[in-house]
Amino acid sequence: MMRVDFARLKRDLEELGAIGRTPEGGVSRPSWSDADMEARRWLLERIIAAGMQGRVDAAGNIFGRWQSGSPVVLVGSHIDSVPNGGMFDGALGVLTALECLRRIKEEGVGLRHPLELVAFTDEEGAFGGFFGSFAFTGVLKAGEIPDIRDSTGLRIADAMARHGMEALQAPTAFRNPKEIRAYVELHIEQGPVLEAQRIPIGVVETIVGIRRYGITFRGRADHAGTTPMEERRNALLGAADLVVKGHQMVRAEGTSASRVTVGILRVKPAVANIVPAEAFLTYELREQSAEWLRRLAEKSRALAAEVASAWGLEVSVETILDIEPVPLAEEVQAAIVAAAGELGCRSLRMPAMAGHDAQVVGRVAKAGMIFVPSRDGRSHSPLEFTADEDVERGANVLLRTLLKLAAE
Ligand code: HGY
Ligand code: MN
Ligand code: MN
Repeated sequence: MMRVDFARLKRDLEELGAIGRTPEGGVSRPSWSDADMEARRWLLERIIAAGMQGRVDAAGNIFGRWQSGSPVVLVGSHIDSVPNGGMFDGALGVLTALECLRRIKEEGVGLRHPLELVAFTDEEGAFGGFFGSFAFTGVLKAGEIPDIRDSTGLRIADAMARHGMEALQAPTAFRNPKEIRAYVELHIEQGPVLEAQRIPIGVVETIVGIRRYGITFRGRADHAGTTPMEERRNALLGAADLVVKGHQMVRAEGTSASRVTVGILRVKPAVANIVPAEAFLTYELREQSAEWLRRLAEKSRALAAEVASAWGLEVSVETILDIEPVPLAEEVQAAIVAAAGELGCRSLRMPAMAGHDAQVVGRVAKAGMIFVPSRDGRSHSPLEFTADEDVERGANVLLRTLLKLAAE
């Protein structure tokens, strides 16, 4: 039975993991940053060194293949990371895909469908999220692009222009879904389930829906000493109230799969002796059920309006990301379960509470995901870790899954 060359895969993981390394031992490769560009160059070199053609589309998605024809079995993930994240999130999916394609090419296995590697742009959302897979599947509209910015206000158009790319062309990255036989993504679980149940392979059934808002409370800058408490319009009080009340509402009225996270909170003018005139926060909801996600979003908007009026503030709510939960293809799930079984691995069907490019591709084509365990369930942290034997096992399950899907 064909196997991956684990030593080669491990070298790739270590080399890519060294790009954008942080002092804490994590990885910072936000999309279109210098570290991301170095990682992109490195990946293209590895694709060409494997005797494949490398290609970058108008959204910056990187592809690798050696066979012509379609529909293809597409396999990959992303190589951008969160700031000071881990070296496995996304990278593991791209590098196991590269290793599987190398092995199939080396063995000269004749397959009905060509294989194609992909690394999607900005899965992590430095510029909102899923820029590459949204462009690839026709979701990204040219009219939206001028307003896409990162949390510092940098426009994606300017970030891409620095590297000679014209962001407004990104929608031409669209690929007709008829050209995709199936999409498979191997990814770390980023949670505690597989480790706790001592099961080495996860087979993802559905991927979580995400609604991410940018909420701004506006009050009035005033002197911190001379302004009586009852006359203040302190924007931070509205924001702080929403942080707590949003958490309490989701805990009290959501389901066990409901999540709310405020990851960014900024005040202006951010001066010790000035009452905050403005407070901005990101407010993100996640749910496995589209109906619950809608319901929690509606309750959250009402809550924002309520706290604004209670504190004498204005409030505006801007949608940064809105993606519904997506069920993954039973056919691909079954291929993964069978591949794991043939390798003597137990597998567990489970939901994904992290977002993935597979949920974007899965709306237009048959998509599936393989999870491997995360130590202590940690991710988006320098402590993110997956053991060698889990990496090797997952890569071999991916290899067998690809052979199955490309043969039928
Ligand atoms: O946010 C997420 O769930 C993913 O890591 N981008
Ligand atoms: Mn990821
Ligand atoms: Mn991630």
